[in-house]
Amino acid sequence: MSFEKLDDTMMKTYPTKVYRKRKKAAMVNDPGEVKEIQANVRTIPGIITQRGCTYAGCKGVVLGPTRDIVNITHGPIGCGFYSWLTRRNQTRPENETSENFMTYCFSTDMQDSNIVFGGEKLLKDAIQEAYDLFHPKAIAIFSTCPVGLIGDDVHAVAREMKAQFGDCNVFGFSCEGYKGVSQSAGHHIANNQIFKHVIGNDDSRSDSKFRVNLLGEYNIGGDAFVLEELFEKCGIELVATFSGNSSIDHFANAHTADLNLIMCHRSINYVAEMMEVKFGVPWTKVNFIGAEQSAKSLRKVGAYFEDPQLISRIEEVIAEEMLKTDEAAAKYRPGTEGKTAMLFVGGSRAHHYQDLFAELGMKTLAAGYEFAHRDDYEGRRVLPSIKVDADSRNIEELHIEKDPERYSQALQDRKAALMEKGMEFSDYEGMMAQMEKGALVIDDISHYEMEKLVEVYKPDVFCAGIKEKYAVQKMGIPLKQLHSYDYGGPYAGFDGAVNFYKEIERMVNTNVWGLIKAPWSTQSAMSAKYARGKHAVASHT
Ligand code: CFM
Repeated sequence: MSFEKLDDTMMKTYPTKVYRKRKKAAMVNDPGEVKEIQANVRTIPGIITQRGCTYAGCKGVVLGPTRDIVNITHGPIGCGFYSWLTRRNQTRPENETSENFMTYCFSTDMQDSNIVFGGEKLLKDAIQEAYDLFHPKAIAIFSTCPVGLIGDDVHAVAREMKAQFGDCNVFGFSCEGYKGVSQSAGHHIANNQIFKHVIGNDDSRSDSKFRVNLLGEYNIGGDAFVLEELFEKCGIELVATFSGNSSIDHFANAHTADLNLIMCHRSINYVAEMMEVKFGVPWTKVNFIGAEQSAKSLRKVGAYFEDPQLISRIEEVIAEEMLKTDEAAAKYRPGTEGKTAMLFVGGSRAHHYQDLFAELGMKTLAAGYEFAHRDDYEGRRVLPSIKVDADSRNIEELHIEKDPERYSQALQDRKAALMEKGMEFSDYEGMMAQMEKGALVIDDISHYEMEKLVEVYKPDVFCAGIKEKYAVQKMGIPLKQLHSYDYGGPYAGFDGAVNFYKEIERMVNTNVWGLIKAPWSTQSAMSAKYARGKHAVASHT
């Protein structure tokens, strides 16, 4: 079945109104003529989405990997539990006595009475208790849905406690789960508060020559460890990583770096933009997923500093690392060549991991994000044409101005000179321009659509998350989790690429998948018809 036809028949199963809406979120790709896709809009109630909530994006994603902030979830215990290291973000404290609160799960454990009479007192007590126990440098408060519904003012509580302590930065996040249409809103809220309360608090700088930040790298399965080693080998200092293997001290002087490198554009572009306006630090897009892309990204850093010694060191490192990845590709590629993959995940990886599959000679048949915005699909050039709807207006846009003392005109001049020579800054081309003509792109895919794709195309591997994993595997197709990496990783950089090649080769050649029969393929299932007007079609059974 052609993709055009599938796209249409799959979508036509929906009731008319749903069909009209979902149709705008699915298309056959043409990199030469990137079309407009619907993204970052509400999921239709009743559809099983892959998405998570705003609190997850703020607490779990952006702030989760920072080890020395006591992150308190203000809300019922369940929210805290589900953001408690389930993402496999790792950390490595400087030494045995360094603070690491990531293994704890701090929650105010709200009860019915707090919902009825208010939870501010409970929150104050929790902050006080955390302070007395740990004397941390910072305490952050994350609002869950009920906090917004009952109107607790977490920011007022934070201000009060901060003033009372005097030696502990306390700040809050209005990241109630319902605040946006997905976790993407939580990223934005996290970026705003980190920028307001932390970045710029420490002006000290080391005297190393090449100082950069890595933004949008979260150290899943140890990715950041691989990249830190790689940067060190090249002689490049990582001032801060947002926020894989990070400490609040790194954030506080991130503004002293000379360049921001963005991995995951979706989750952190706001910090990069604000840092550029206030401090003059330019940003450029990188990707350390895949050997080729890792090499390209390192070369970008070399080109930025225009230092012959750095450039030759980077080339040496690339040559050395490529030996490993070339050897691994030669070993595993015969088992993967010509096989197919589908990737439906997050707001970044569904794009980046296509490079790794290409290195294995595998074809990406279909891909899509859970919660990305149009710019992540179509490129930042469409930003001016994105309509700001009521849901996005819900999220505060900070008004940032140039810092009169700390703004670096020198960095901006360097950026302008390099742009003349063709180097790209402040840009992301998006997923669609890089995908093959004829591949399918679907935003916020539903479980039903996913099952249909698997049923018709039987890809050799499907990449998504835990919610999809067992449904897909029961259909006889291996599923690789691209959020947590299952139990594997690291997959970033050159060492990561070798791990990924090996893992995928194993998965796509395991005979067990051919032996699996889904329970529903042999037993009859209930069927029903949608109750609606003239376009009624029988639902699938
Ligand atoms: Fe960025 Fe991420 Fe991702 Fe993301 Fe996430 Fe993630 Fe992801 Mo899961 S920050 S958008 S909100 S790269 S947790 S580390 S894997 S959905 S594609």
